[in-house]
Amino acid sequence: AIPTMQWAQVFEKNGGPIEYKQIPVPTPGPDEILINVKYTGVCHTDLHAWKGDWPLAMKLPLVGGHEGAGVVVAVGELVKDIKIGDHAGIKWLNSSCGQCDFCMASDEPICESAVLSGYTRDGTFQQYAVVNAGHAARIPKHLPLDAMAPILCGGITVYKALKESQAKAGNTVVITGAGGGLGTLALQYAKAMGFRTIAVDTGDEKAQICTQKLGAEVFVDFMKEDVIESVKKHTGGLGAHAVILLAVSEKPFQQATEYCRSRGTVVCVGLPAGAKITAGVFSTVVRMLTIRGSYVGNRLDTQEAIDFFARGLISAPYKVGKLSELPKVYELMEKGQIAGRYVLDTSV
Ligand code: 8ID
Ligand code: ZN
Repeated sequence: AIPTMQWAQVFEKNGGPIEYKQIPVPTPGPDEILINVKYTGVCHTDLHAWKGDWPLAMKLPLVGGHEGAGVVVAVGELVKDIKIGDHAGIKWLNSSCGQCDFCMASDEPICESAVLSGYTRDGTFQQYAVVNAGHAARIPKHLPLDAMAPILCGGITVYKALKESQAKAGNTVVITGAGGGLGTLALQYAKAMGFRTIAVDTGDEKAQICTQKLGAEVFVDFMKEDVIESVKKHTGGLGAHAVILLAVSEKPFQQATEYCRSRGTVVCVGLPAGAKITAGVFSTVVRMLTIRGSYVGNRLDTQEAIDFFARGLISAPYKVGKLSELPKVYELMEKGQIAGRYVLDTSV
């Protein structure tokens, strides 16, 4: 039976207290499903949302979270292909209009009417959450829901960004912010896609994980080395074919074109508050550089990202914590002290 009340993490104002309390269980509309979220990842986006870092209006009070993996417990009357008991996931994109030019072209993340989990609609830092059935991720039943959770934003996002980078098998891709949640997944997807990687982040723990466990060929510590010089040195002086910027810091967005190879692509993914990208116009032109943004992924990217995981190609580090301890995770994240992802068990 579905309870009427449930535990959730709720905040009323940006930067204000985050309260662990009982709230009503939501009811799905005709084209929606209700998921009993077993595990939710904690993405840096959730921290940005709580702090109010971005020029994008949000729902308040808010239940954050957008990497929820769980079991379907109720389906709306129009939903035909998802049944109670199926495993499903909630991602950043909760629904989109389906009718605009972007939706029609399968670019639903840029739909102007998109509803965002844990931002414009209550998300996965609660035990029961609602998602539009068309946008729910289908999760094969044999996959572990805790390891699955980070794939639902982190995995999809880095997989899409790597596709957008236009890199080809054998090319070298720099992953900036490689030791974080998205970065550790990016190293694994890049490897599975046939790319060579240079990881940029800081600290011995992240260096060890990136090179010993995740397949990075080189680790560049941005606190100890000149990143531009080091990347050039490791790429025969030419720079990397592509750069994926995941760091929550402005500086890498100002340096990346300098260690990107001519004809290469810089993909912006991280969203540090108020940051600007800078690149010399002259060198961008005469070196034929591409600079682009990449924003989550569409429904097909979602299922492809899940397939890579299902085939055993993706193993990124994560720690399991308790939903009740979310504020502690934010503290560690703010200090850059999480190697990989935190995944929260919503039952405790
Ligand atoms: O669709 C999108 N574009 C999308 C989707 C999901 C997340 C964008 N994001 C954004 C988040 O909002 C956030 O701004 O990507 C960014 C990274 O999210 P995350 O991986 O969840 O954050 P994290 O786990 O805190 O990892 C950040 C890493 O960056 C490193 C830190 O050490 C940490 O490991 N880092 C920093 I801060 N400054 C750095 C620098 N100068 C750096 N690494 C290299 N160079
Ligand atoms: Zn996210």
